[in-house]
Amino acid sequence: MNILNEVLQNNKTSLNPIWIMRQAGRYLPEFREIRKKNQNFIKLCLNNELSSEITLQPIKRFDLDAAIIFSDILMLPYGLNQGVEFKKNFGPILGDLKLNETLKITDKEFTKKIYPVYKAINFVSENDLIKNKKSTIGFVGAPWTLMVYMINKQSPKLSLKRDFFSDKDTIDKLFLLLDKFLKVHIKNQIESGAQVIQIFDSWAGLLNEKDLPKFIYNPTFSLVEYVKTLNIPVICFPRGIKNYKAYCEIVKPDAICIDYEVDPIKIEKEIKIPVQGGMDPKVLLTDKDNLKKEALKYLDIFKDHPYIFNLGHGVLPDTNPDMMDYLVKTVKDY
Ligand code: 1CP
Repeated sequence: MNILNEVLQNNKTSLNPIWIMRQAGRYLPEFREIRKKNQNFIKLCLNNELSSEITLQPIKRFDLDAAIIFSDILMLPYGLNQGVEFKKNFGPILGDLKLNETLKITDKEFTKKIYPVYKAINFVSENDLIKNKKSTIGFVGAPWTLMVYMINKQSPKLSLKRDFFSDKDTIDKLFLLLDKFLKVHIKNQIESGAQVIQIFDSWAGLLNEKDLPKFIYNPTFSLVEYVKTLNIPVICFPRGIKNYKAYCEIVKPDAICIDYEVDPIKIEKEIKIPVQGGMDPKVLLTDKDNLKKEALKYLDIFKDHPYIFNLGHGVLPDTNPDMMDYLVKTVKDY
C-alpha cells in the first residue's frame, strides 16, 4: 500500500507522506505554458490528455506521495448545466441557477458531460509513475461551498449576496440535488481509480456556529458515510472553521485537513484521527532557513501522531518551484 493510504487506513505514525493542495497548476512554468495556449479553463479540465499531463507535472519534479487530479470543484455545477466561466484576475462567474431544469438531469447525462475528468483519473492512476507507488486523490467541493458558488454566482471573497439565505425552498432543494450528484461524482472518481477522496469546504468559515449543523455537519456527514461504504478513505478540509474537534466528532472523516489559522499543538492534543496540513503557504515565499524551521515545527508537533504533510491552503501562484523542492526534501529527510 502507498504511504498516504497507510496513514489514512492504518494510522501509521512513522511515515510522513506529503502532497500539496493546488500542487498541479499555477506556480509551475510548465503549467503556465499549457495554460497560455488554453484560455478556456473548463475546456482545459475536459481535455483529458492535457489534464493528465498537468496532474503529473509536479510528480515528475518532486517526490510527492500523491497525485491530485487537475480539475475543479466547479465541474459539478458545470455538469449540472449551470454556466461556469473563469475570468482572468476575477475568478469564477456562474450563470443563473435554473433549478427546475437541473432537477431533470439524469446521472447518465451528468457523467457524460464531465466524462474526461474520469478518464484522466483512470489514466493517471494507471501511469507508471503512480501505479502501486503513489495515491491518486479525487476530490469534490462540500455541499455548502458549492452552494455558495451556485447561489452567489461568484466568489464570496468580497461578500455573500445580502439575500443569499432568503429563498429557503431553493436552499433545501439544492442540498438534495447536491447530495445526489456529489455521490455520483465521488463514485465515478473511485471507479476510475481514485484511492482517496478529499472534500474541500473552502468557505466553511463564513457561517455562524448555529448554522453549522444544517449547512455543514449534516450534508457533509452524508457524503463521508457514503465514501466509507465504498471502502475509500476521506479527508475533510473545513477551512476557517473554529471548532475542528466538534467537526471531527460529528462529521467523522478518516482524516482532517487543518488551515493555517489554527494552533497545531491544540489540534494534536484534541484530535485522535490522522491530521493533514497546517503550514501557512506564505512560508514558501520566504527563505529556505525559515521554510525548514516552519516545516520541522509541524513535523515535530505531529511526530507521534498520524500526519500527512500539506499546507494550510493551496500553494500560492508566486511560489518558486525550488522552494517546493526544498520543502519536499525536508519532509522526506525527517
Ligand atoms: O490558471 C487559472 O487561471 C486557473 C486557476 C485554477 C486552478 C489551477 C482554478 C480556478 N482551479 C484550479 C485547479 C484546482 N481547483 C484544483 C486542482 C488540483 C490541485 O490541487 O492542484 C483543485 C483541487 C481545485 C479546488 C478548488 N477550486 C477549490 C477548493 C480549494 C481552495 O483552494 O479553496 C475552490 C474554492 C475552487 C474554485 C476556484 N477555481 C479556480 C478559482 C480561481 C476558484 C475560485 C477561488 C475563489 O473563490 O477565490
